[in-house]
Amino acid sequence: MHSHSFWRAIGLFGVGAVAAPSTWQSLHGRANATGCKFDSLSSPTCWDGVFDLKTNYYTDGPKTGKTWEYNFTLTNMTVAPDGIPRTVLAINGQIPGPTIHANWGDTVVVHVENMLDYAGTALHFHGIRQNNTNPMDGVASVTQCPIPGSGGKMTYTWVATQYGTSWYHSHYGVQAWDGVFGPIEIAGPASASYNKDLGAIMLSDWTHNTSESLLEYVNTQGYGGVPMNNGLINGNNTYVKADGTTVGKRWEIPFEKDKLHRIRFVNTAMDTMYKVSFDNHSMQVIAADFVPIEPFTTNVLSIAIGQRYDVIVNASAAAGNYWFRAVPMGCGGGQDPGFDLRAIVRYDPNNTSTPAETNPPDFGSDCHDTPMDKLKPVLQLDITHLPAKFEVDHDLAWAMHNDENTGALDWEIQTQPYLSQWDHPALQQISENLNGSSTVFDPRQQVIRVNDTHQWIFALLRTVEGTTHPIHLHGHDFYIVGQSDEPFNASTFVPQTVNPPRRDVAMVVDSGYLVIAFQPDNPGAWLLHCHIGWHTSEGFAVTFLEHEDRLKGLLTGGQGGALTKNCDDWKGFAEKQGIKQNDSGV
Ligand SMILES: *[C@@H]1O[C@H](CO)[C@@H](O)[C@H](O)[C@H]1NC(C)=O
Ligand SMILES: *[C@@H]1O[C@H](CO)[C@@H](O)[C@H](O)[C@H]1NC(C)=O
Ligand SMILES: *[C@@H]1O[C@H](CO)[C@@H](O)[C@H](O)[C@H]1NC(C)=O
Ligand SMILES: *[C@@H]1O[C@H](CO)[C@@H](O)[C@H](O)[C@H]1NC(C)=O
Ligand SMILES: *[C@@H]1O[C@H](CO)[C@@H](O)[C@H](O)[C@H]1NC(C)=O
Ligand SMILES: *[C@@H]1O[C@H](CO)[C@@H](O)[C@H](O)[C@H]1NC(C)=O
Ligand SMILES: *[C@@H]1O[C@H](CO)[C@@H](O)[C@H](O)[C@H]1NC(C)=O
Ligand SMILES: *[C@@H]1O[C@H](CO)[C@@H](O)[C@H](O)[C@H]1NC(C)=O
Ligand SMILES: *[C@@H]1O[C@H](CO)[C@@H](O)[C@H](O)[C@H]1NC(C)=O
Ligand SMILES: *[C@@H]1O[C@H](CO)[C@@H](O)[C@H](O)[C@H]1NC(C)=O
Ligand SMILES: *[C@@H]1O[C@H](CO)[C@@H](O)[C@H](O)[C@H]1NC(C)=O
Ligand SMILES: *[C@@H]1O[C@H](CO)[C@@H](O)[C@H](O)[C@H]1NC(C)=O
Ligand SMILES: [Cu+2]
Repeated sequence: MHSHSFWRAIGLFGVGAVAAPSTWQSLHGRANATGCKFDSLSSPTCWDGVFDLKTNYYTDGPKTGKTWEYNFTLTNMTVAPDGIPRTVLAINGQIPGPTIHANWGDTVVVHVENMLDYAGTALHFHGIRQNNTNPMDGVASVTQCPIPGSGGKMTYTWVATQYGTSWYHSHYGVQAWDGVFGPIEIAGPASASYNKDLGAIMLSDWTHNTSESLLEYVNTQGYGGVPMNNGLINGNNTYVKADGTTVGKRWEIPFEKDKLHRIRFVNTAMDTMYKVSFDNHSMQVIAADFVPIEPFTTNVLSIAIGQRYDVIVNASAAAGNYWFRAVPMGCGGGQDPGFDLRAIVRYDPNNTSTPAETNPPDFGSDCHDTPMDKLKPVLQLDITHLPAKFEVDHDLAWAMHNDENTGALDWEIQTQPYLSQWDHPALQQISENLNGSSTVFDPRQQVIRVNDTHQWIFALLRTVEGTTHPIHLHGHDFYIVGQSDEPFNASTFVPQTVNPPRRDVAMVVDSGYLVIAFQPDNPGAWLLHCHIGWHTSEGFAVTFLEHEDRLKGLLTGGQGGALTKNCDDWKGFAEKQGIKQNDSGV
């Protein structure tokens, strides 16, 4: 018998909860391929003796049979993350919510209970591929009706087919940014050695009004945004009040001299791109979103909303206290967010002196992603079977638009803003049409059907307006085959087809473009949207509908069971509490 407590093996999470199978042969039904076991310092690229960093985790990987179960309860409460009390919506009383831990190949079960009086909810597990489990994607008006409040319940079940770092967040209105979010950490192999896993560093932005209460202002007067009052690191920061007093506390990061620390960055902001750096320390970057990459070293790292980077920091400086900086970007020409988000790195927890002021590097104000050539996936996958003449399949251009009648702002993509109904989500529409050929959707749901007749789908994302947006796709890691801040030129564009970066969020900067590719191999209704919270709410989204026939099979095969009942319960709750949909539905 082996003992395979991977979270224990990396030294931080003494849960010891991984079942030890009697032999690896019996577990995986195959020979012990590599015979090499994970150790974060001496063999980080190994895993369980069979699968490792080179495994194609889109098609293969461990099936452990182990389940991690979580109970999440949403409540409305008052907390003061930065010393200023306000109404928040929190999971189990925490901001961020509890960490979802699992090992590669485990099953995760999350029981959500919504105790809010005046809102539904839906919990999305960002970046989780949901391979054949689209109804578990947690998007209100797409994969489910909202979970009603006052005690409504829903259970999400999915398999961790990828490993690394991500987050979960509400996909109902702008609720995520009132506190309904938390980290996901899935243990697996890594592309470089480390001693300690310090877990997630979640970088948020924060207002002292609730996001929900600001939405109308943002749509009608804020020109699509509002200045954020502050930022938070794992739910903490200081704030300087108008009278000059400082309230709140800085987050602290413990370092051990000469040890290698793994840190899992997640940008959970409503409307802020960050550039991060440690005074007097560089970072070795080992993963972008859920994709392990060939390590590269940098002093400053850009992290767009929804993106994650796993880094390793060598505590090789003189023992002392240092600033960790998360600098909010104005996105070139944009408003300078101007708030001061920092944490303190301490080599000695007993030395609580404030770090010295240093001259930080010039962070600039642009919102460029880490360049494509730095993001080399360790698992090399190429785009094959290209047509003789490359053409994009979907040209998704957007523009900001003001409604002539109401003055309300929205985002038009493919010439109209996205709109889907909380109480009639796409999957419910499909489940009402199981015997029909193909479901008829409202044009504003922006459903783009993709079938396996095309080996690869190429989507061009661009604007002529010079606005900057982080683009996120559900159900896939997309391949970035082109990205530039120059306008797209179809006659000269050459896609990168050899081991392009893969991830689930990438930036479109200014009047530039992004060309992504993916294989429609996952039946479901998958949202593609801008991850700026206001913009999603204002209609910046489309839905890719993959294999409607196979999706119907999933819905009749059990996963559709709760859909109709939840929708009926939601309608009753919304009517009783007078809740009206006030946004795009996603
Ligand atoms: C599998 O690998 C382990 C080393 O991690 C080794 O002890 C064991 O004998 C191997 N099993 C087989 C069947 O090769
Ligand atoms: C994902 O589902 C497909 C079937 O649609 C299957 O072939 C593939 O192995 C699955 N991937 C993983 C990692 O289980
Ligand atoms: C979740 O709640 C159920 C019902 O109250 C309880 O039986 C179970 O032990 C809880 N599970 C965890 C992991 O807290
Ligand atoms: C972070 O904020 C929470 C309240 O939101 C508080 O309970 C906790 O003590 C704070 N942590 C630090 C390090 O200040
Ligand atoms: C939270 O509580 C506040 C204050 O009672 C209330 O105004 C607000 O509507 C509540 N929010 C939700 C989502 O129930
Ligand atoms: C934010 O809340 C304060 C205090 O309740 C209020 O005066 C202000 O108008 C609100 N701001 C916006 C933009 O709604
Ligand atoms: C940290 O770096 C700054 C320059 O950025 C330098 O002035 C300072 O001496 C360094 N501190 C230590 C403790 O090495
Ligand atoms: C980390 O820093 C220490 C002290 O400077 C050095 O000895 C060690 O080689 C470094 N480790 C790595 C992996 O760079
Ligand atoms: C605490 O750390 C600072 C450097 O950040 C150092 O100057 C100071 O001497 C230390 N204090 C003690 C008591 O070690
Ligand atoms: C910090 O101080 C406490 C109490 O004096 C002591 O027990 C502990 O060992 C100290 N920790 C370190 C890392 O020096
Ligand atoms: C589909 O057809 C079957 C057999 O004709 C029928 O029993 C079932 O009620 C139909 N389902 C729907 C959703 O119309
Ligand atoms: C996909 O298949 C449906 C019918 O199942 C068809 O109506 C549609 O045109 C196809 N779309 C593409 C892009 O091939
Ligand atoms: Cu946007």
